Amino acid sequence: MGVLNLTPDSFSDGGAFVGAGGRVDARAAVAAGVAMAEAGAALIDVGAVSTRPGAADVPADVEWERLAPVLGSLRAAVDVPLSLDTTSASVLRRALESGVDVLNDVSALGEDPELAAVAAQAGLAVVLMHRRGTPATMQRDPRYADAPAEVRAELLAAVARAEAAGIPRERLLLDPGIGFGKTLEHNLALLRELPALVALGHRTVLGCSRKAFLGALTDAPVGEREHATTATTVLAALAGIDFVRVHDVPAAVQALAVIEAVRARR
Ligand code: PMM
Repeated sequence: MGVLNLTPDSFSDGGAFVGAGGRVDARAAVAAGVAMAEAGAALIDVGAVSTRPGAADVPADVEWERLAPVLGSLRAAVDVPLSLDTTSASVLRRALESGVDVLNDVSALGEDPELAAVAAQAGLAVVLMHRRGTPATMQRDPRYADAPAEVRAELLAAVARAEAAGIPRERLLLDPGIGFGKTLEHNLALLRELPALVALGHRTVLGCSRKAFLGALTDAPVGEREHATTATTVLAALAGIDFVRVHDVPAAVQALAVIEAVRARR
């Protein structure tokens, strides 16, 4: 799952496609999406709101202004499914006309009460990502008695919300939400217990790409965390995770090709 952030301020690639005055450079963004598809991405995740710790709320109109020039052209340019990283029902409604296939909801249907119904009606697959708090508050002293068990329980509560809204379970994907209201130790415990998340029987997504905990472990600045990210791709694949959300698609595709070949010939 390749990451295409149309934000001026994402921690990892903020501003890559945003020019002076905050306008999105649609041509550069679409070209980056095409490159991800050509490199072997199974899905491209487009987002226009930064979810980094401390990030401010972005009004839906601003979010849509960033997405509008990119989504339709990207849809026309690539065959891979597109996922939309949003927590806003009004943004999702507008994006559906461009042909979005997956909703990637970092609030696990906990923020906008209308989002689940829009996704259900459109027949989308939905990524339910675990998060405690909001981006503004989530890294202020997060506490768990048993982070992996609590994350699994809260994801199962989100599954119940989704099913109650009419999204069938086979269209749901679970994501432990690395870095979203978690300390370094919480993130490491979640990575150790990925097999227990997979054992819940849902499809799964993991997003570790370039995140702060990798910087804490390696001292690498955000632009130099590709090898650390690849380590998490390998951990995810060996645990049976279905999708890794990454900025560097060729690196992930290369790592996964080796793992898949080893497994296929067992
Ligand atoms: N991480 C970010 C944004 N969206 N979505 C899912 N499903 N999982 C994640 O881990 C996740 C996400 C933050 O990272 P970015 O700023 O690099 O997009």
